[in-house]
Amino acid sequence: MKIVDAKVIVCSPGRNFVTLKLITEDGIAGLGDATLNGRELSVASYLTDHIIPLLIGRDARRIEDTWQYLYKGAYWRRGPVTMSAIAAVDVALWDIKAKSLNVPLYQVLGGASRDAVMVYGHASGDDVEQTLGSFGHFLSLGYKAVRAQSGIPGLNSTYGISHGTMAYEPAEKNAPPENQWSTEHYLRHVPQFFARLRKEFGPEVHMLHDAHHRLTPIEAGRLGKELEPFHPFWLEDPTPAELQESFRLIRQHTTTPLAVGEVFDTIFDCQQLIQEQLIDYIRMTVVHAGGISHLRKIANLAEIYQVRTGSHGATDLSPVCMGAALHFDLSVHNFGIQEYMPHTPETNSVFPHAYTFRDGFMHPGDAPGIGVDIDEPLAAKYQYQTAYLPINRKLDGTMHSW
Ligand code: KDG
Ligand code: MG
Repeated sequence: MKIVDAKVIVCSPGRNFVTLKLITEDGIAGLGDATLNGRELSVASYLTDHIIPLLIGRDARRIEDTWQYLYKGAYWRRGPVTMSAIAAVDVALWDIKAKSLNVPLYQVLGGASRDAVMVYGHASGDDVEQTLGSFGHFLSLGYKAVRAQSGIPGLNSTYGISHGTMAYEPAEKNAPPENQWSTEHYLRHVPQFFARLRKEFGPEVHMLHDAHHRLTPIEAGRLGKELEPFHPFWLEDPTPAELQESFRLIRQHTTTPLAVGEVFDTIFDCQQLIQEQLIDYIRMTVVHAGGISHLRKIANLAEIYQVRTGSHGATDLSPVCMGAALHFDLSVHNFGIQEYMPHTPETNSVFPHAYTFRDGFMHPGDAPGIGVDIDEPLAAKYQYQTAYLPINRKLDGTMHSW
């Protein structure tokens, strides 16, 4: 089953997406997401200029061998651009494999380990009152788990807050916007905010929070400890995780569960975090972590250490990634939770899909393959637009992690 054609489709139905399409000699088409938010064209070029010429004529059935060929064969290993490109090829090949067998992808991955996949939504607001309203809205939609981010008194902008009635969108057109940061303001605010949430919505709903890499380990330890009475489901990205051992310090101070990994791209980014049981959830996702093949290895390592998955699922990952993630989530034993930010109607019309949401849970559907398609003529109407993630500065102007 030779690969005879391949193309990279860059489109922007509200935001930018990069999609790889591989076609076999029998006419089976497979899709893979290759979107790297704010750096989309670098992955498109990596695929078009360096990978596609190597794929034509290869046997589409040899998924693991192709993964190793692209990873080891480049000599230059790891990194988000390389790993997103490899992920796109890997997912497209899994899509082809499952379509050639006429089954949904999760059947090829060992079958379903559960009936459906619990997902969490994103509540946010400029202040606590608005966030409470947004949180209640998610509960009325059936969500059993909701992430809560609120504006911070004294700061004119921060991470994760939607503009007006739009969902929070992790990218801005043209130049990067600037957010403001103050750890003191943040740490004063978040425990009170969570106390209000728990009081208002009772003990059952799962509450999540994303610190978005902004604290030092000892500050994160303090936050985790102060949140304990409100038993959050997790505290995400409490500190930048390049230095994996820094999580030891957080662990010494709190039993609040920790979730990390949306910016990681290989197993080596989380090996110590998992093996020392410094985290509870690994948040790597299909598109940035080398595809289904590599993410399964990470999940298998995590399973031994009782670390569960909690894949990233923001809107900057395309519906192709969302579909693939749901097959992974349904099949892997140590699934924890899946992030879900619904895409806009424009995006959904470019990427028709079989996956569904019902009552706080999702299912990838039973269409052959990953169950996500791309409407190419429609995609062509939405041209790429320059877009950047925001940057973040402390009140005195010092650059800080966003
Ligand atoms: O592209 C970056 C976003 O995907 C990220 O900021 C979103 O932190 C995020 C999350 O948890 O969804
Ligand atoms: Mg996050």
